[in-house]
Amino acid sequence: MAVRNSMLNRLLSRSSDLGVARWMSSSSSSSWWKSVEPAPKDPILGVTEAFLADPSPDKVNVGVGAYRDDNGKPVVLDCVREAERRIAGSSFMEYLPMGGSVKMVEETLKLAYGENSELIKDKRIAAVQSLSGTGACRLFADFQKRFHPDSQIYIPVPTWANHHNIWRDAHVPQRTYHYYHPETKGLDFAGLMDDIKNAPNGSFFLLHACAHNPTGVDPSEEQWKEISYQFKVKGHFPFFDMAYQGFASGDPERDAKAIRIFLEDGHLFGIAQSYAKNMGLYGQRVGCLSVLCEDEKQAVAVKSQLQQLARPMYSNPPLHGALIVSTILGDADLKNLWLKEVKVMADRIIGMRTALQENLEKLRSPLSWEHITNQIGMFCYSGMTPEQVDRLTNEFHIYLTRNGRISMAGVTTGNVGYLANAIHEVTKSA
Ligand code: PLA
Repeated sequence: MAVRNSMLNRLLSRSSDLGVARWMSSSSSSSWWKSVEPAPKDPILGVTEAFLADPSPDKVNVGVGAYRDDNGKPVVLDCVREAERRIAGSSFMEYLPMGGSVKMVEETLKLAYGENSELIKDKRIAAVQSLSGTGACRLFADFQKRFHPDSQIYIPVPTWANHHNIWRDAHVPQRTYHYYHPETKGLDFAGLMDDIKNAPNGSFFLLHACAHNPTGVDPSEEQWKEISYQFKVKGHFPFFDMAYQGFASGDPERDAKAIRIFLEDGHLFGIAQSYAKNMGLYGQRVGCLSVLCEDEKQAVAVKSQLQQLARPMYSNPPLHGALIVSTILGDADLKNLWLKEVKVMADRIIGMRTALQENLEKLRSPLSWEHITNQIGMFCYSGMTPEQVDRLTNEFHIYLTRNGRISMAGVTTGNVGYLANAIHEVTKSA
């Protein structure tokens, strides 16, 4: 019996060997991923790829929201250069804690909640350093899913395209709310308020704190007050994405107005902050996710859960960008220099809005281009159709997203005339 069993085992193992061999010969190593199709190009970062591949000397990139000086060159702020000089001697290369740099986070909270915020002193804010604004949104989406697994997120129409990916990958169902009015090229305030009222009580809403991307349309202070009131009535949870603090008005304090209004009304909310744009730290991936809690005990618990979400994803955030930010914001002189430099960037963009509008008017465009100067922040939501955008790219080597969004940060004294002329050519017979 024992002999027969061992023979059987040998046969079985041989047949499974044969099975493996057959399977191996039928599958080259590439077949592991045979079913993988190429992913669609990212609607924003794909534009940069296409721009880089274009050999034309005339090419213009007004796609991604990355600030350029008037010579079209990327900018490293003086405050950043000085901070780099000061930290150059540091040989600290250890891991940051899971929640990131405590100093950086503290300074970042002051920008959003106010320099002398009682909430910071009372330790009511659970906050962690994040992988820039994207990482803050994603961490929040995962947190939302973990603790409110049946919840949804209300997202404005339109919004930054990546918001959809972020909440999709966190498995949070998405609903939309009215935001932009194509005819007026302004805010659809009535539609927005209706959607807030009609959403089930206690819904999660994603709000752009300032410089709405892609439309450049923000609610007025009065409108924010009404929105805040209605959120209170409905018990909704506001989540602010604040990727452009300082880029709307030139003053980070003024750009935090919506958040301060919600604070005054006693809301609990979350904020995603980013230093990509306002400190020009795009590639450093430094930002902050904060969740305002009822008390310190709740904040401790929430922070520990945010850290637990971060640990298996990236363990702890990168050090260098956090050091730059805490060096700048922790020093009164450097902070003042930063505030001046933010204003210079915002003002240059505002100047380019006027220049683009004037150039189009000089060309006797039959269309109204008033919205270029009415909108604020990094982007102009031009109203051009995808087909018109395709013509701009194919005939004029001008690169932008197909929703007609122009990154005003890429417009310069040198290219504004060329850009206006091309826009006029593709829109004049519309
Ligand atoms: N939130 C909004 C509303 C944004 O527009 C962006 C960046 C982010 C978050 C994320 O920025 P961060 O992760 O770099 O901090 N939007 C850019 C770039 C500037 C991009 O698409 O990634 C844009 O061109 O729309």
